[in-house]
Amino acid sequence: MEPILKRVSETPILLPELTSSWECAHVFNPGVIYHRGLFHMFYRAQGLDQISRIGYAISENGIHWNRSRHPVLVPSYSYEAWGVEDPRVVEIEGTFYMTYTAYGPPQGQPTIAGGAIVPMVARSSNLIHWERLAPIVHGEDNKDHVLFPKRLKDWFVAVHRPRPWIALAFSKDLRDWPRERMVKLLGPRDDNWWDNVSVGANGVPIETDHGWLLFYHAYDRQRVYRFGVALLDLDDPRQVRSRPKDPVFWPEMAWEKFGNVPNVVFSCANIVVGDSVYVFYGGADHVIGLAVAPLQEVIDFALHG
Ligand code: BMA
Repeated sequence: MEPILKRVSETPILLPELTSSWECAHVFNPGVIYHRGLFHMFYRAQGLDQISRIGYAISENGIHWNRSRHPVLVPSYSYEAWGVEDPRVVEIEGTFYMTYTAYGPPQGQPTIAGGAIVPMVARSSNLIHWERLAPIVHGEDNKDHVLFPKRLKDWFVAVHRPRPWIALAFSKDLRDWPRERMVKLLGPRDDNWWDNVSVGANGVPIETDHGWLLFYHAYDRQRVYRFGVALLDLDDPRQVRSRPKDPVFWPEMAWEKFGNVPNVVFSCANIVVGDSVYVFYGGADHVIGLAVAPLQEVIDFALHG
């Protein structure tokens, strides 16, 4: 089987910066937005203290990047003292939003990662200064959250992940996300070879004629991470219209199989530029890669497998 997404090169497109104290160890799991002819990347970085910060880089082609010497988001509150992680970025009605995972000392019930996890939403008018709004939920192992690029019937819609499911949440103001409106969307498939343990969303869902195209990640009992796709109803994304059996991408290169965490491809960005989808991803929680496919091919696969 061949993956639908094709790597743009044999090598990663971004590596740790060995001269930097905050990003010398790992760079991974970037959120990317294409705005006025430039790619803007927000990437998770770890350095000497192993705490995640969000770095910023820009590019004309998505392959060669100019990075800022300083991170754009750093831990600023106790609930994120251990790191700000896995940013996903979207523009809605002229404002930019970043959803990221705040990681900090345990508060009540510890999560699978040991500390407390808070799925945060922040906003910006210039992509550099980020104002924290509120978390989608409190007190549970919930991350992999990302906003739809537009309001649906006046509601902001978020995909999130109350382990091991992907779910939807709705908000009028991006601060209050009523529990009673949350619905499960798709879960692990016990009998399927690659997405049988846990699933979570990748980047911002893509609006297509056939529905919302959702890229997601999953892992199996060997903890190999792969990507899949699903189509959600355009008017009512709580309805899953199709979900092929097989994945669209998986670890194959040495730098995806070996690094900080083995056998991981993990994506927070699937953006459409021209006729293609650009999927930026972390390889083995250590470097950043890029894989691309014609959007139409991904839609055909999502519809027919
Ligand atoms: C998950 C994520 C990522 C990471 C992955 C693999 O929990 O939140 O940050 O890439 O684990 O280690």
